[in-house]
Amino acid sequence: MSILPLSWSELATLTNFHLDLVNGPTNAQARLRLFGQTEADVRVTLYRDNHAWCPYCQKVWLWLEEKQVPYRIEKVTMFCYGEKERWYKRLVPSGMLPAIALDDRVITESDDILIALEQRYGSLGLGMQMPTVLPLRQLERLLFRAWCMWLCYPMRSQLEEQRHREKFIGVVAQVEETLSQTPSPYFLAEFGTADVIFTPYVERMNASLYYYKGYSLREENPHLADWFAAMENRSTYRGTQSDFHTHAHDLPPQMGGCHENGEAQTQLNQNRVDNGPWQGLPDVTYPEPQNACAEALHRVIKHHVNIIKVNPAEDQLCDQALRCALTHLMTNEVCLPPPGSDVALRYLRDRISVPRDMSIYAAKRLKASLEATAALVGDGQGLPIPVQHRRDQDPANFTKN
Ligand SMILES: N[C@@H](CCC(=O)N[C@@H](CS)C(=O)NCC(=O)O)C(=O)O
Repeated sequence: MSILPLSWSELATLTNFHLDLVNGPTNAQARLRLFGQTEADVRVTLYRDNHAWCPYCQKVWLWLEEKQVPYRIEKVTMFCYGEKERWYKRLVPSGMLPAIALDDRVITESDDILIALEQRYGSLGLGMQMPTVLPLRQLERLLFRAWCMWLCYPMRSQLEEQRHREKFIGVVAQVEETLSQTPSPYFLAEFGTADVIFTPYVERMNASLYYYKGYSLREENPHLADWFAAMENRSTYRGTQSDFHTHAHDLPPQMGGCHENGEAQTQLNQNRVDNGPWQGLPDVTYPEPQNACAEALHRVIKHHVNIIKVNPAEDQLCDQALRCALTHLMTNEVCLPPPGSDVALRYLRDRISVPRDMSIYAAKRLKASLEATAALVGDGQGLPIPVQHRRDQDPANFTKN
């Protein structure tokens, strides 16, 4: 039995999701963060990328959230998905992100930014230049390079693939050893700057190696697993945390390519990340919040006009199909979408970006309902996600009505 899709106004009655963007938990939508202080206290503007894809931006973002420094956020387009704003090029001619304005000074380079912020607001645990933190920063770069060498270059042979895999796993062993020596799950006795520095790329390594190499960093390394779990206990990290699908498809244009190894496990993982089921993937382990569906519904209702407009399918078809998926999301009832709407639903399923659009569990729920609804009418896939660029995600298309 199929039920009729609810109208937009009926759907709106099913969610009371509300987030205080300014003073509430860390979130990707805020333009101002006050932590209970006033706008007059704001001395910092963070320029970060519009989609929350830039790892160096995440580093500074997380630091500001942990220190509860009041700040403003200006979002900037990355070259890989659109045109850089002219006002930003006047401020930072290279167009590189992140940058901050601290009082009247513009600072670029994420490490220099953190050092300047430490000078102004004090360090987060042990600071950037402490003798115990410096080797950890070097270890993070070593891990980063081993990851790039394995992921971002085409391999000429199985042997070469194996060599790079072993090299990476060797550096991971050093990370495991380092983590094993602290009394906490963190890189030092207490949470601090070192953890913030590791976060963006370790999150991206976990996602990309699962998807392109069939290797599950988080599941195969107990100390990293504990570290991830400890990070996920922090609401600051939860607010910046992405999912496997977002990273698997935002990294190729940023890194100049991600090369899969064609192994059976890799293919299984790719299928799971792209087509579900998304619950249970090792991209998150904290328990699902009760309001995940309400959050997803709230976010889609807020942006449904643009979501429908950018979808290649015809507007009316897309509108009805989307309401069917949302009806399923909130009622768990079968709601048959119009014929031919499978492609439209999967186009959207493939373009939910975490945390830009919603948090990780909300996205998993929404993807599952989009997929379940699409599967009722066919197995058509949306336009493939481009790998050289992501202009399908050009923010300019989402701001005009
Ligand atoms: N060393 C720099 C690296 C920053 C960087 O590579 N930023 C990239 C994004 S991850 C960027 O802004 N690229 C220009 C663009 O993509 O628009 C830092 O630590 O801040």
